[in-house]
Amino acid sequence: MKVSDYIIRRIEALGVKHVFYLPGGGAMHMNDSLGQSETVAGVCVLHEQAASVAAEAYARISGIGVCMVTSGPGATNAITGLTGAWLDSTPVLFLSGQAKRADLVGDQRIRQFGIQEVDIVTLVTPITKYAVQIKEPEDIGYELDKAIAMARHGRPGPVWIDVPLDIQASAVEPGELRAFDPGELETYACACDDADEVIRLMNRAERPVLLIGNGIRLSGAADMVPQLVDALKIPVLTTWNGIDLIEEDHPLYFGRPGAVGRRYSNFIQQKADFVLSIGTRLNLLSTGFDYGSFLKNAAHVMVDIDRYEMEKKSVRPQLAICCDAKSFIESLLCRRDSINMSGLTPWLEICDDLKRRYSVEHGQNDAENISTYRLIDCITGQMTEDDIYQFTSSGTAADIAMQVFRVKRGQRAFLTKGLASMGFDLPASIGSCIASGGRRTVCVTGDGGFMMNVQELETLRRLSLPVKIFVVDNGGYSMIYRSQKSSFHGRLTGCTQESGLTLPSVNKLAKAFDIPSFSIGDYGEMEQTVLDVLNRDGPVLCRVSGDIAQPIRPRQTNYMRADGQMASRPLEEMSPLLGEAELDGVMRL
Ligand SMILES: Cc1ncc(C[n+]2csc(CCOP(=O)(O)OP(=O)(O)O)c2C)c(N)n1
Ligand SMILES: [Mg+2]
Repeated sequence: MKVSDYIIRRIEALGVKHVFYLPGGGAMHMNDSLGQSETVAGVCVLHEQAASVAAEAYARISGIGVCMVTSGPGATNAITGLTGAWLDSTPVLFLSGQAKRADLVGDQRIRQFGIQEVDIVTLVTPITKYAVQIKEPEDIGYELDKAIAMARHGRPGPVWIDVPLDIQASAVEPGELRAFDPGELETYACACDDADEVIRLMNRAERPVLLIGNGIRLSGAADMVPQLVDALKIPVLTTWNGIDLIEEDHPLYFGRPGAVGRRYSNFIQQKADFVLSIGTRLNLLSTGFDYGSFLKNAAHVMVDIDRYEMEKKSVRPQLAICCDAKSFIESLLCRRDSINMSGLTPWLEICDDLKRRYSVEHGQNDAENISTYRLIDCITGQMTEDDIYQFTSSGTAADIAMQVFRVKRGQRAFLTKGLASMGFDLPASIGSCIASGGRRTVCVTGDGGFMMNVQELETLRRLSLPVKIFVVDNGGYSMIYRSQKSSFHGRLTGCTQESGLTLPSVNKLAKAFDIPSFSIGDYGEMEQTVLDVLNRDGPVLCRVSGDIAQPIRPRQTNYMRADGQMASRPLEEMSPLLGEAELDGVMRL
């Protein structure tokens, strides 16, 4: 069997139904084999960055994604999605073509020898769990199995296999290939006494909180969250990446804390005397930039599969448990009879009260442009639990959606917050929609981010996917506008038309790509137009008049210390700042 056919057979055996790719000479045999597959469909996108991002989103829904690119620029273009997958621990298999072995640069000390030869393995090694160039055709079985196992094992992440052209075309005997032994991989289990100790600490607490992250889904335990919450009966918070682990209207759910979180969620987190975090690395968005004050009143038990995450300088867990989230949750649930969470009514009442008093404000109704808060509030109200909400990863709409989007039970909604790359929106929506078997997928993005992979409107149209994209047209980069305004005495550079940036008409673009488009210019038409967009079959674009000065409130802000250096405030002190007496009152509650 030809090596390239073997590779596609292995992908078929994984149960993967789609490979995101863009063909090229360096990958010609793999491309041809993909085209011949009866069970795996190639999704031919128009830019490899989009292929990589779509595969990343596909993996977030289906468990693993595959991206196939050609040598040189095809491979380098895919690095953005690869990096997103690396930072957010998403298992994606990247396959690249490469110059034939006889043309590789080897030790000639020159920059390039083969056509479009780039040493992609060296480039991607620091941002993959495993990256390898196939040296002999007979290695393909071992390397492919090893890469796939590593992508999903332990802390998941992307892997990269680079296949020289002559190897793609070589013949191998599948039955005779060296096999990979999964026993080579590290095992992670929860020591039983760890769970006992957690229960002992938790039983003593008066203000316990459970903080859950995407590591729970990655470990295959997302469907255990209701049981876990039911067993603990304590307030639950989610990270940005764990946003869809629990529904918004669960009585024990108290939102997303963090630097761009909700004010009441931060109050609850910072007032807690015990925090059990599971499956979250707690990056700076979670801890806030003033991380010395993170969980300042709490005993922190951190459960994570990566011990280095628990040893980093921004966290100081009292108990660090290095294990798989699922095995930890299982051990905890086995001991549910010894969990005693009675006597928490006063704490739950405080949490309810804070939620009532400090919920997110949605902005004025009489403004000239549509508040992104009101837009996303309206959209979330009209979506169902079967719809996917595809967060954009960067820009005002990402932050505001994180504050106001209401996840329904079982609904999928996610972004890649680690990389926070503009241009995630459209290709991620394509990947998510396809992975879900064609569920309605809704994305609210900015006019800047939208332009970064706008070519994929063609893929959307070709596949006729039910993807509804709302583009907030504020004529520039609102996110950059706000920070430049406040940091540089109002001077602007490259974020508005006057400062050197221009962006094209969203509706004209839709027309050029033959995609129906709508516009929302005032509140009077917002509700109905959102409904029309959601209910129309196939891909739809909707331009929404936005405000370049759209505030994001509340958020953690910096201040200038007496010595002139910038410093960050603790998470409970979000801007706009509350009066000292009010803040003191809340923290003393
Ligand atoms: C690939 C990439 N380049 C640059 C940035 C820096 N950046 C963050 S937000 C932003 C502007 C986003 O503009 P838009 O998508 O229009 O959203 P808005 O904030 O205007 O609503 C920029 C340039 C980024 N996050 N990603
Ligand atoms: Mg914009």
